[in-house]
Amino acid sequence: MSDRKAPRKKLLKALAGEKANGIPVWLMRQAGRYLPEYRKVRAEAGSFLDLCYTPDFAEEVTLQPIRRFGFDAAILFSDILVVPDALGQKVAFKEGEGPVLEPVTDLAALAKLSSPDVVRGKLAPVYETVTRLSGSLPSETTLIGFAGAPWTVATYMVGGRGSPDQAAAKAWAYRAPDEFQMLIDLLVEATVEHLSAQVEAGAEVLQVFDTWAGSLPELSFERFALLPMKAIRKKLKERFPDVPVIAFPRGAGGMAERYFRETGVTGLSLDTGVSPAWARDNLQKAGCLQGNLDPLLLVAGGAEMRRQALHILETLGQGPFIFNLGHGIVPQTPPEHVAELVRLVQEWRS
Ligand code: 1CP
Repeated sequence: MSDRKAPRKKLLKALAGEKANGIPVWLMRQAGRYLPEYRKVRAEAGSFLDLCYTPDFAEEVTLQPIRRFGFDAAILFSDILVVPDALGQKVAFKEGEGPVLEPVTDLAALAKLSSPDVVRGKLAPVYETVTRLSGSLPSETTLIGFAGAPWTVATYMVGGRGSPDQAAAKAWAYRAPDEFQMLIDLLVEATVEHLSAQVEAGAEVLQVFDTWAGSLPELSFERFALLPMKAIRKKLKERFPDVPVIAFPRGAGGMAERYFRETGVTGLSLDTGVSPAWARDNLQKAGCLQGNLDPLLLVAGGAEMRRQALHILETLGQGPFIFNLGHGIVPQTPPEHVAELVRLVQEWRS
């Protein structure tokens, strides 16, 4: 292989299973309300979706945490709910309430959604943002594109909003699994198109967020979380054999090992509940791991944050590893704590 083809960026090296010089670090939701410069652009943009769909704004807020902290990766600023929006389900983000959608709870509503091929046209401004970012990021920074996993996106589409127990989506999935499967299949296709368009625009790594995977019992997890991810991974591999895919099956617990092996994803993002030593012994041989500091330790900062970050580094830092949180940064996080955490990871030597 020529030198030119060898991955040189730290994050790509870790995903290729190579020993990098130091551990790469980025944080889920690294752009967002904890940053004053984000709140300023957010206010200027008006609605949250306008922020996502205006390349000038979306590029700027993606770059903000890179300028401030020098993360090894930038994640496109967007949201998992742009896919249902593109499919024709009206999505609004209400202040203090989160996303609100007109619920899709039966076949009649499902039939009104568009086919997956509309995604590329409808989300053109998102891909324009990716193109711009691939030109404006520092040369050592990896650009991550993303999407929500079918199950997690379906929980919002069916429930019409976020919910602690995903009861609405479960009601449909358990009452009429073959009907619910049609929604999942539509989302598999739409997600593949959305992720493919991001790669074509310059994304170097893809992450798929299955935030609510952990609420599914084994047989439903297999059908609605594991198999859809496996199908997405397979289709992406056919189109882009060299593009790594990281999956975040939050709360997968005892299903994590099978999920990692059977989906064939390159990297597995661990939630806070996973023991680093268990992950090292049972998961790291299947590929690169990412995670898993509690976002609330980042709020607290200080000695306890440092102690637990070092515990993760010392346990997982010998294998292919990317330092991250176990879930997204929360709005009350002091930016100084983020700076301190990044410094700690960058200065750590295995
Ligand atoms: O007003 C605001 O600023 C809205 C807050 C916000 C932000 C900053 C939302 C609404 N989305 C985002 C950006 C976002 N969302 C990113 C950007 C890139 C980055 O990480 O910096 C990403 C990757 C997401 C993904 C996302 N959106 C997930 C999966 C990951 C996770 O955190 O679990 C989910 C579940 C969503 C839905 C969503 N969007 C926004 C909110 C408040 C929510 C959660 C709603 C709920 O369940 O109550």
